[in-house]
Order: sequence, then C-alpha cells, then structure tokens
Amino acid sequence: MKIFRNALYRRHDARLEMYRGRLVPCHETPARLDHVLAELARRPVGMLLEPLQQLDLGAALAAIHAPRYLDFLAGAWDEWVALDPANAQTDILPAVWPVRGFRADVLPESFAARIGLFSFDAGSPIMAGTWAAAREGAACARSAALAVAGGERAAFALTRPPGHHAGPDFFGGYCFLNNAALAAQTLREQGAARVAVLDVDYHHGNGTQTIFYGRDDVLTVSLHGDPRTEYPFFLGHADERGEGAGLGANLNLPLPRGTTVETWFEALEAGLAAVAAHRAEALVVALGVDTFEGDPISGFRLRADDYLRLGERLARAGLPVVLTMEGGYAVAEVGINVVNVLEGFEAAAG
Ligand code: 6XA
Ligand code: ZN
Repeated sequence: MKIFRNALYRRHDARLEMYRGRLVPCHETPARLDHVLAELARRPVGMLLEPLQQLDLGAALAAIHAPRYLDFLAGAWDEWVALDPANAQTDILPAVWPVRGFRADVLPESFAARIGLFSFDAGSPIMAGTWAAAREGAACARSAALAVAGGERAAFALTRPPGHHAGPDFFGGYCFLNNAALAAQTLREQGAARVAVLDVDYHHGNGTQTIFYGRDDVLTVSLHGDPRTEYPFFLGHADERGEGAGLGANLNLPLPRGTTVETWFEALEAGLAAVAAHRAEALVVALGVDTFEGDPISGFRLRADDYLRLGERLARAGLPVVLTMEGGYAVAEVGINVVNVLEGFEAAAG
C-alpha cells in the first residue's frame, strides 16, 4: 500500500497539556511516529511517499472546516507572539469557553476568547510548528484519498497530530485538522457516491461525527470507550443516529472500559455490517491503536496480534481503503501495532 508520510511531524512538539488538574508533558509526542517509521524500516509493508504537490488543499479543507477557523489556526502562533514576544517561550492553551447560552456568532477581538471559541479542551496546545505539521498531515490524508480514488486498493496517511476530534470549527483531543473527514470528503469529490468512515480509535470520533451529522452520503461509525466515563465525554452515545438527511447515517458503538478483544471484534462486525448496508464505495479507517492493553490513557485490552486480525478483517470488507493515523500512546508499541494492521491488511488483500 502507499504510505503518505508527514515529513513535518516533528514540528508539532508541544510541551504541556492540562491533565487531571496539572500541566503534564504531552502524551501525543513525535516519538510515536518515530516508532512507526522504525517498524516500517524493519517490515516494509508499503511504499513511503511524500504527499502530492498539486492538491488544492485550501479549498479541500474549506469543504470540511469553517474558513474563520482555518484562518485562526493558520495565524494563531504569530498572533500569540505579537501579543508579547515572551509568549514565544510558552505554548498556547485556552482557559475560557462559550458554553450553553453564550454566543458563538460574534467573533471576539480578544485572542484568549477566540482560542476558547475554537476549542473544546485545554489538552491540545498550539506551538510554533502546529499549523505546518497539521497542514502537511492533511496533505497526506488528501494524497492518500486521491491515490485510492485513482485505483489504489489502500493508502495510509502516516501523520501526527491526529485529526478525528477536530470538528467544523474547533480543535481538541490533540487534533486540529480532521484528516479522516478530509479523506472521506475527497473520495466523495472524486466520484464515490457513498463513503463510510470507520473509527477504531479508543476515543469517540466526535469531530468526524459532527462534520457529517446532517449528511447521508458519508456514514460515520465509531467504536469507542463509553463517553459516560471516557473522553471526549460529551458525544459518542448510542442514540446519536444523525439528523435531517443524515438520520441513520451515524452509528456509535460505545463499549465499557475493560472491554476485551472478543467483545471488541463483535462491535467491529456490527460496524462493518453498517458500512455494507450503507453500500459504501470506499472506506476511511480512523486508525488509533490506543485500544492496546498497555495504553496509558485508555481502557481496552487489545494485544499486538489482534491488530494483525484487525488489518485482515478490514481487507476482507473488500472496499478501497484510506487509513489515517489517530491515537496510541504506549509509545514503544505504537509502531508494532500500527504496522501489524498494515501487514494484516496486505496479507488478506493479496
Ligand atoms: C485528553 C485525552 C485525549 C485523547 C486523545 C485521543 N487529553 N483521541 O487519543 O483519540
Ligand atoms: Zn484516541
């Protein structure tokens, strides 16, 4: 398979995130991708490629994200440093949010207010290289989708920061640009009548769900830790089925903390059955490996070999597939688990 690798992934290397009441070192680190690349050097299951040059990326991103959000993200670091040159030593974190009853239609002048307007947590710092890294990752996701639209069986966007929590006009959960949504939208633009996004990360893909919630052309399916106890908490329940034209085109399969592999694969079957019922012509897999038993911030019990099986099962769905790299924080095992998915896929795809 073609693997579009984000060569700028190290530029996003933020220092501290708010976690359990303290500022702690970020879980989402460049080392995660170092390990995937190292494992790919040992097991070359695909061709490592740079993203394409001619992508019309700005217009493609504007199909899934609000222009004022994209403008804000692109300029946030420069604005922050312009406020006070000493800010260059500190990453940006929000501390105030417009909750229920507040107005989101008036764009505040205050930077502190706008960073809150465009975010939903204090765990996703923005630093000097965040935009460059996120944008290059989006280029990888779009390139992967274009490759698959052009006839490749499968392509992988190997990137960080991840994307599935980023919504039309908000970042959070370490995500800024929604790579899986961009891939799905690109597949639609390139002629697939119906597309499905299957999110197998431990956390609910709230951003992807929100982007496509009112649409019936993109089915969104997510298997994840029950939001009653797990991040992102405020979305991901089973009764969220889509709205308007999109009613019936969203499926959430929340599972309790501690879920073992048998139950998890049963949920995967239900998710894939929905993809088949949607008559999807292409599939986007938001691939997080934080379902791993050793993940420090998650609660499922998958083991390394289970990721081989996951890859095989995805291949047997028989659809052209774009995979995007999402979570996974057991850093030393992230490479093995991700490459196991790719190897399992290649073995079963033949
Ligand atoms: C809270 C935990 C964010 C989870 C991020 C993730 N800072 N999402 O892995 O898939
Ligand atoms: Zn996750």
